[in-house]
Amino acid sequence: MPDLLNPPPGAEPDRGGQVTRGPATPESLTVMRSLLRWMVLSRAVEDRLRTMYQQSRLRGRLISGRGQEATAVGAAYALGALDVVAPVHRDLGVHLVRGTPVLDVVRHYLGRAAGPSGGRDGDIHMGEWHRGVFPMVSHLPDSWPVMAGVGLAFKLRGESRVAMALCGDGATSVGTWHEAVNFAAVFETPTVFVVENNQYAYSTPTSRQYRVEHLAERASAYGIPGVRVDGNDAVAVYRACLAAVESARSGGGPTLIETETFRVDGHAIHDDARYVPEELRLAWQARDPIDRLAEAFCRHGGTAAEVQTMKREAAAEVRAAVAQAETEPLPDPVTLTDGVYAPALEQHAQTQR
Ligand SMILES: Cc1ncc(C[n+]2csc(CCOP(=O)(O)OP(=O)(O)O)c2C)c(N)n1
Ligand SMILES: [Mg+2]
Repeated sequence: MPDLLNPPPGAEPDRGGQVTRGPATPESLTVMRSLLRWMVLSRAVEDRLRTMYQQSRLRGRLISGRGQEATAVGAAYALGALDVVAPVHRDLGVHLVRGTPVLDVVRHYLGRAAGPSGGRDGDIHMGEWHRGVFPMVSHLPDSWPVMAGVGLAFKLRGESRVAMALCGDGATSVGTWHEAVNFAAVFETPTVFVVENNQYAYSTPTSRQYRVEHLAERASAYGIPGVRVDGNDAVAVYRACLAAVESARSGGGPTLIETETFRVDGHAIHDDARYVPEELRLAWQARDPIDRLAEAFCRHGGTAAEVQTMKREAAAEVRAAVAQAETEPLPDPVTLTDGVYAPALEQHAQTQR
């Protein structure tokens, strides 16, 4: 049985854990540049996938994290190389920061055999354990108790590692969410919980989900710190997550972070979100996290020309990935049931056929 918590040497994320430690402050130009680059890349991938969906070139659908890139990127960037993270459906930025190549993301959406799921999914339900990315569980937020358990395993083994779980506002209404937070709190596991509050769960606004003013307030019910942060400010998200990660790593137990953001697209590409008031959407669109970070980057010594270069390079990387993936084969139908059963069950199933 492979030890899933300990990836083999050499399998560590190649680009994850690039957090600049030591003298660099969260506001340093180096940090801003990295955050901006990942956010620009995430958007370039999704923009291209959106166009391809409209051209019927995707095999699945697209659930976009547009306008929320600061949360996924800022949170993942706060982790170290051997930490573990469980992203959900708007967190493409987590996969990119952890080192999943754009080519693999595109392969996944195109159902290619060489993609991370072997062509089993054409959506964002992917993960790569060797990069410390727990494959997304569709049932929300079922990855939360798993990350409480992973945190507990790290603690019992005396390892200085952290588990992070993300979910949306809607997922906080599920009983599992409360059990996970309570369990992690009681056992003081090194787990960081991040709620991306984008104000809607499908067509349900947060006013129909909870009566507290802010979800971060719920932390006090479990006796852990709760932090609210501007989810469209990547540096603020990174800073909040880094503090929570460092606290967890040094024995401080879990933290609940609420990032306040907005879902500027519909739930998924098929949803025109006509139930969202137009003025609300426009107000949030004006707070676009990439534009805001680009402005801050330029104020701190970066240049608009560098931002343009980042965008051009990201678009070129995505174009090349699409060109490559589209030449590649789909999975062989003979492999259809591969991975459905654990080997022993598979054997059992064969004797029953
Ligand atoms: C237990 C469970 N119920 C229903 C769904 C179907 N579902 C998928 S995404 C979603 C909306 C979730 O809203 P939220 O948690 O706010 O995340 P967002 O989509 O806004 O990012 C729902 C209801 C699910 N995946 N799991
Ligand atoms: Mg939501």
